[in-house]
Amino acid sequence: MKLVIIGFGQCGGKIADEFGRINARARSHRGIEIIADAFAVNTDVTDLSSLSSIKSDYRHRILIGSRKTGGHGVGKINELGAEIARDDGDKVIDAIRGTKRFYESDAFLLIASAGGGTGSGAIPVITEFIKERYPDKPVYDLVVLPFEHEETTEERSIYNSALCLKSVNMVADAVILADNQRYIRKDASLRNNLSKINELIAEPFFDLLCAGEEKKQKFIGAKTLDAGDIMQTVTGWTAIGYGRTEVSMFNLPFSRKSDFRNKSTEIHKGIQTMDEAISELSINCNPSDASRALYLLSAPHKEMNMDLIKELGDYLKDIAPEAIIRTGDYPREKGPLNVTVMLSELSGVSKIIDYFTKTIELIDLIKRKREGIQVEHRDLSESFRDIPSLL
Ligand SMILES: Nc1nc2c(ncn2[C@@H]2O[C@H](COP(=O)(O)OP(=O)(O)OP(=O)(O)O)[C@@H](O)[C@H]2O)c(=O)[nH]1
Ligand SMILES: [Mg+2]
Repeated sequence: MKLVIIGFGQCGGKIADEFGRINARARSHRGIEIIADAFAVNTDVTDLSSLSSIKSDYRHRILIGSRKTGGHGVGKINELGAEIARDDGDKVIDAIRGTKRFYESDAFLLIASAGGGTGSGAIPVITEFIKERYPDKPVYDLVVLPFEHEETTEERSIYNSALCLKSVNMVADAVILADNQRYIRKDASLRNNLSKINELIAEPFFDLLCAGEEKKQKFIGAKTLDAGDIMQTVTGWTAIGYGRTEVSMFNLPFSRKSDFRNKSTEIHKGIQTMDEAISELSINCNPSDASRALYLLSAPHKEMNMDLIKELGDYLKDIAPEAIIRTGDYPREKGPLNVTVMLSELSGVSKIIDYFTKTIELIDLIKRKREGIQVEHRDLSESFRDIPSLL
C-alpha cells in the first residue's frame, strides 16, 4: 500500500518525517516505495526547519497562518489552528496536486497530536478538504494522544483532544489512535525521547505497507495482504500493534526442521509474538469491541507454514470473536518473526469516552465560573451605586 503522508503541527510533522525514514528503508532494503509523497504543515517556522527526511522546499514544508501567528504556532488554541487551516488549506491541496506519483497512491495518512493547537485544529479541517477534493481515496488520520502528566497539568490538552477526536471521527475514514502514555509503560525515560516514541509509532506500519508493494516473487506470500485488504479493514476507531521474536530462538539445536518439537515451538513462538502485538497496541482497548481486524505474519521462508498462519487466525478469532479477520503472510530471506495486528471499527475506547466526559464537565465549569464573575460584577456595581461621586 502506498500513502500520501501529511503531518500537522510539531508532533505530526515529526512522525511524518519518521515515515519518510521508513520509506527510505523500504527503498534501500527492499527496493520498493511505500510513500508517494510526504508533507509537513505548521504555523511554526522553527518546527518545519527541524525536519530531515521531508523535502525542504515550500511545497513540502508548508507554513500556514504566518500573518496570524508570526510563524510561532498557535499556543495550544486549536480553534485558531482550525481557523488558519480553513484560510490556508488551499496551500495543502495545491501541494498534493503537485505530487508526481499521486496516481500510484492508495490512500492518505494525516498525522497530528490531539492535545496541541496547530495539528489538533488543522487535521479535521484538512481531512474534510481532501475528502471533498478526492472522494475516492480513503483518508486515515493517525492521532497522538497526550501523556498523562500533560492531562493533569493542562486541562487544555483534554479539551483539545475531545474537540479534535470528535471532529476527525466525523470526516476521516478511520482514526488510528496512538497514546503517548502507552509507549513509556516499560521505560519512563522515553517520555523525554519523543523521537524514539515516533519510531515505535511508525514501525508497525512498515511490513504492513511493504507486503502489498513487494515485487520479488520469492517475497510474495501464499496470501498477500494488499491495499484492498487494508482498506476493507481500516475503518472507524482503530488500534495497531506489533510483536517481534528473534528467529534464532526457535531452532532447537541439532534437530531437523521436520521434527515435531520444532513445529510446536514455532507455533508457540508465533502465538507469543501475536500476544506481544496485542499487548503493545497503540491504544488500550478491548479486542472483543473490534468489528474488523487484520494480522500480517512476516518471517523467513523456512519458519513460515500454513499451520502457524491458521493457529494465529484461530487465536485472534478467540480474542476478537465479533471481528471479520483478514490475514496475510510476507516471507523474508532472513530476520525476525514479526506479527502486525490492526483492530478496527472499535465500538468503545474508554480513553476517548473519558475525554468527552471530562470536556463536557469542563465546559460546564467554565460556563458556571463566567456566570459567577458576572454576578460578582453586578453585585459590585450595585454596591457602590449609593456612594457619592467626586466628578
Ligand atoms: N509522540 C510524539 N508526541 C509529541 C511530539 N511532539 C509533541 N508531542 C505531543 O503533542 C502534544 C503537543 O502538540 P504539538 O504537536 O507540539 O502542538 P502543535 O500542533 O505544534 O500546536 P501548537 O504548538 O500549539 O501551535 C503533546 O501532547 C506532546 O506530548 C512528538 O514528536 N512525538
Ligand atoms: Mg507547535
